[in-house]
Amino acid sequence: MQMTFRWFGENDPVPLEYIKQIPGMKGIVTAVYDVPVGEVWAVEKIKELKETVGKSGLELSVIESVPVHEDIKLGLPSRDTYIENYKQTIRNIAACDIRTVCYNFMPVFDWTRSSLDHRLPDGSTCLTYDEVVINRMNPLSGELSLPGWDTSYEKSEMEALFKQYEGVTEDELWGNLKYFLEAIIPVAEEEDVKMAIHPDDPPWGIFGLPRIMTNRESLNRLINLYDSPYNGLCFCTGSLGPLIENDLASLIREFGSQNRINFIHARNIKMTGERSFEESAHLSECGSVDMYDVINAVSEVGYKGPIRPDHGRMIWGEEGKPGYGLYDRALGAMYLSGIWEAVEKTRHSR
Ligand SMILES: [Mn+2]
Repeated sequence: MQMTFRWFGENDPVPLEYIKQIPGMKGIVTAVYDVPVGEVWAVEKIKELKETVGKSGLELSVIESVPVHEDIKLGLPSRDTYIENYKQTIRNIAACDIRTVCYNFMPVFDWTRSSLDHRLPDGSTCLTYDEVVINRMNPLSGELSLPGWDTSYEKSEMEALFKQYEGVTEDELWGNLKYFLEAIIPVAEEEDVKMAIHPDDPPWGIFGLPRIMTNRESLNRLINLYDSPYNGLCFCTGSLGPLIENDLASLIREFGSQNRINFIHARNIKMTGERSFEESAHLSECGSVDMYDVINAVSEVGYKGPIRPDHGRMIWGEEGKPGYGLYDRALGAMYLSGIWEAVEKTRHSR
């Protein structure tokens, strides 16, 4: 596996130079952030980003994400134009020799949390998901704003969007995903760009909106929508982890052995209720995910692709983007590299 780190571009308070100083760090996961959703990313913009990253001595390994326009998820007639744009963006990314693209198919909201600065007993803060708090939230109030959410929607636009999703069943969402994949995967194959769908976070429906990428059955359904290694998964332990039925190591063995894991997010979560959790430090003993089991399975299937520490806590007084501080994610990267070295050496000395 190749160790990578998410970076949010020039506005990220964490400079590339610091990321490069993390031992074993090889690649950057980032995106073009100033193109409206649905429009083509110009080759020049991607090239410029790649050069900026390259100057730090790191490689631009993964684009996360190229967002999917809501009209595609809704299956509206206008989707064809947005799909053509998406294909062109894939071609332009390939022209810059970047080979992995992450995306998700969550309606309206990306990852969702009830608190961004929950204080833990040791004084650090973390992101949490508390079902009771979430159930009290009204996404149509116009007052909710969380990172990961598209804040460009006006209150009226949000209401209209919710109305559009009212009749959309999970099966229809699956149909719209299939339509999208049938159009883009042939281009991804042609251009040698591995697509990696991020599971829904959390892995259940929120605010009455359908969510479909949640468990073994859905991951399996996804890979069967289009049979190609270019139609793969971003295996996010923190997103799949909250569902008790998701045995992470066995899922990695199942889908990794079929060559369908194209990217990995390693995040630990500590369950605090049936559908509530805190995002914890990466160390196994800090949360509900057995990170040794996860990395051992990753090694067992011979995974060669990119992995990144996912969200971290805020520690040592750091301030910045919730979930994306430098320190705790750097600790996570070192811990993951440590497990990796141990399991690989053990496996190859047998
Ligand atoms: Mn993730």
